[in-house]
This record gives sequence, C-alpha cells and structure tokens, in this order.
Amino acid sequence: MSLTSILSADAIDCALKDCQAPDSFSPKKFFQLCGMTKKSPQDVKNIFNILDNDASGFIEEDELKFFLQRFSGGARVLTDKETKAFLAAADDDSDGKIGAEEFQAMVLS
Ligand SMILES: [Ca+2]
Repeated sequence: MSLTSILSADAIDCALKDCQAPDSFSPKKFFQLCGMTKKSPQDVKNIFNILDNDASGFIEEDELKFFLQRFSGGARVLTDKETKAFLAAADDDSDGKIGAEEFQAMVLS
C-alpha cells in the first residue's frame, strides 16, 4: 500500500507546498490539507503503518524528521524544532515516540 492509494496526489502536493519554508510546518494544517482528517480511523491507521518505516509499531523521532519525504522524495526534512513540536503534540503518554492510537487521535481530533 502507498500513501497515494489513500490520499490524492494533488492534496499531498498542496500540503507539501504549504510548508516548503523551514519552520513553517504545522502537523494539524498538514493533515487537513492532505485530506487525512477526512479519512476513516482505519485509513489513518494504514497511513501510520506506511509512515512507520521500520515497522516497530511506533514513529520515532528519527523517522519523524523525514516525515515529509515519505509523502514526496523531494520534500525537505523537518527542522529539529518542528520535529520536537510534532512529537510533543502527538505523544500523549510521553514515551518519546508516536503510537498508532496517538497518531489517530492527533489526526482525527
Ligand atoms: Ca507515545
């Protein structure tokens, strides 16, 4: 499964264009622009599984840094500040990584 089988390529493009400048990335806005917030919990879980590159069941900080590149290989990496803010916004149990349920809650709340 690929991200474009769940999300439209145009929407992904639009979401990536919106955060091209360093430190302009907002997870909530990105999820909205790429259409993720309108997906079912199962679709969001499928997206999580694609983003969980090493299939550990969690998105760790070093995977989060490359979040945008999972949507498009030519996208930029997130800055340290963006990565930490993203993690802090999603990591409800403060274990330093994002689980599937935390990801779903962040996208769909
Ligand atoms: Ca966590």
